[in-house]
Amino acid sequence: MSTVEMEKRTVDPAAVEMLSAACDCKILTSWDRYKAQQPQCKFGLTGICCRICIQGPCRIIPSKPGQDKGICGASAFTIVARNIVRYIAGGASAHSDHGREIAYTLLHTAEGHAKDYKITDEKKLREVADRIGIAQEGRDVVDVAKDVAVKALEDFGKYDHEPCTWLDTTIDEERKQKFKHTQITPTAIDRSVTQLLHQTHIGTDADPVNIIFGGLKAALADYTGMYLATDLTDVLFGTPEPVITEANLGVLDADKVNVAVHGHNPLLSQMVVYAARELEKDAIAAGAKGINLVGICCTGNEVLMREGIPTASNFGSQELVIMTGALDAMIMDVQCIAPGVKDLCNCFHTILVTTSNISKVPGSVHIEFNEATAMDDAKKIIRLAIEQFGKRVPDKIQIPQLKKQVVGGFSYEALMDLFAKINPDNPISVLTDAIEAGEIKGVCAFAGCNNQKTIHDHATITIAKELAKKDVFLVSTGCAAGALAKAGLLSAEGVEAYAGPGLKAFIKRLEEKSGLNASLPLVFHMGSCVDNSRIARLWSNMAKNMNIPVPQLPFVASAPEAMSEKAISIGSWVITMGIPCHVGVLPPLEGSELVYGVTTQIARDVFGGYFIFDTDPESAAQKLYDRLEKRAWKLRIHKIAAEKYDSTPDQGYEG
Ligand code: BF8
Ligand code: SF4
Repeated sequence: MSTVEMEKRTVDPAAVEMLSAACDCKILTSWDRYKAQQPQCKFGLTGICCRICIQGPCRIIPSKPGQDKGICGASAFTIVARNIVRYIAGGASAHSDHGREIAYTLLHTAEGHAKDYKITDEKKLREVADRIGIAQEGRDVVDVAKDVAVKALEDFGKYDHEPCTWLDTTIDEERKQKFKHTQITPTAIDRSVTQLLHQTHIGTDADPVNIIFGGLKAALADYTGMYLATDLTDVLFGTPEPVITEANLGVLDADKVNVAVHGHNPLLSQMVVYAARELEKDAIAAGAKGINLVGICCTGNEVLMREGIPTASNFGSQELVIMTGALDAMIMDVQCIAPGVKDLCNCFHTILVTTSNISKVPGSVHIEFNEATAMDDAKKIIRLAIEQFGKRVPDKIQIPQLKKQVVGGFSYEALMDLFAKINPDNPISVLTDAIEAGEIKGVCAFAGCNNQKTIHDHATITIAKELAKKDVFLVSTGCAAGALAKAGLLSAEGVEAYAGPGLKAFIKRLEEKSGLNASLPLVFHMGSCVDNSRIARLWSNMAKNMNIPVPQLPFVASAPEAMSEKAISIGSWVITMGIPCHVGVLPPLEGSELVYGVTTQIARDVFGGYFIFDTDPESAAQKLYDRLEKRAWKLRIHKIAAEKYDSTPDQGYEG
């Protein structure tokens, strides 16, 4: 594709440079394939194609008698609802299965069967144990770890009818009651997903609202799975602290063995970090200047947060890392690895190494990763990468010299440590006081993916800049964080260029006291997609400190380029928690006014949170800001009234 054409598809200058080069060597990428797929089927786009049984596919044409329903008589609203919640089942499965693997590894570590892992953050383990009610007095850390891991595993399949522990111990009483009354409290993660597939089987549930509520239960199972994943990953590998690193293709180093970790599960990528350090000498013996590890997608976010490993790309630009001709090995675990990367590996010397028995790509090298032999497996992979270094084709190497500084590593704990420098007795009040004083207008969390339907990275960056100008405190996870990183918004450069006066004063005040050897960023990187749990922890503790329920808090979320089933399940639990959530891509809902209305309006009446679908970033930013402003204004008037009449602020008003 020409440079001009590429500039209309991405705002990432490194991607423009690589893709213009791709045009010369006739390699097809997802950018080309998206074009070739046009026009996409409008039945699928609007959600009214049903393939749930093999009498189908049934496609709905409302104006044509006989075609206004599926063969079985399913209406458009049933079909749209069933299709959308099945995405949630997929997302909840992916996140929670990742969480389950972490829980098993913690258990096996405590039992002594996973010798390469250890309990790195005992403080976090003890905090989690306290929260979920595990007795600790006089007990060895290993025994506590065992109990915590078992409790986590019980959340997947326990047979009582009590709420999942990781949900029940992390939300407030108001939400507990809300979920109870709407019958969406999951009692076991696996059951919620299985039940949803049952509910949406042909001839089970035809009621769209009931189907959606079934979907929301699975979404809360997704929350449960990711929350425990974050907690237990911190226990195993440490809770992230501020780190300085870089992002974009310029992080590749032509003189070193370049290895990319891609996927989601840090059980492998963290081991690869350790193995790369140990095998540095082998790389030098092979003629390289060392090993340069880079990250892609969320496993990249995991090692960025804990180890300062630079990010090479987010989801949308993953193929381009190979196109530099300087990537010696791409190591993948699970989720969001485009199979198309293998086509590119075939054109270069790069090897694709698959490591999970549920995630293989034909033609790649498979080295099964096993927790019992974790370090040996990771070393085997690194040695393969070192071998590939010698096979590079010098003429094919083209690394765009573009990268930006990233100041990341802001776990919930790291953020509180930062706030504690100003108020050690009540750190969260540093943020909530700034909101009450009007210096900060609220908080917006960016999450989610890249989607070929949008201009790569554009909406995420645009909305962040717009909200920063209006003094909104910004946090991010996932590939949205990748977009912001490549644009320099996860560094001080972003503060200087885009922060409004209130936000700038707030960040500078923190910076003066931070004690860090770096200036603070415009947007605070809170981790991978499972780490949206850290963001949920932030809003629930803000609400607690302000003595209001979450649906009244000036807090919004945005997934400007959502793509995956996981993004749909996250967005769904975000709205059940009472947070308005913008999505910049139209999901397949438009085939039913009723279902569309449930997600955008009825959800608000029931949960306080709701979806804002808007593909225009400027207008989306305005809508998000309006919602923050309205919530902040209501908060103020209720507070003033309470002070005037010497009462407590009204708890029941709509936020
Ligand atoms: O879990 S943001 S494209 S990489 S799904 Fe995938 Fe979306 Fe990226 Fe991380 Ni999250
Ligand atoms: Fe058609 Fe009904 Fe089967 Fe769906 S479930 S494919 S609408 S017959």
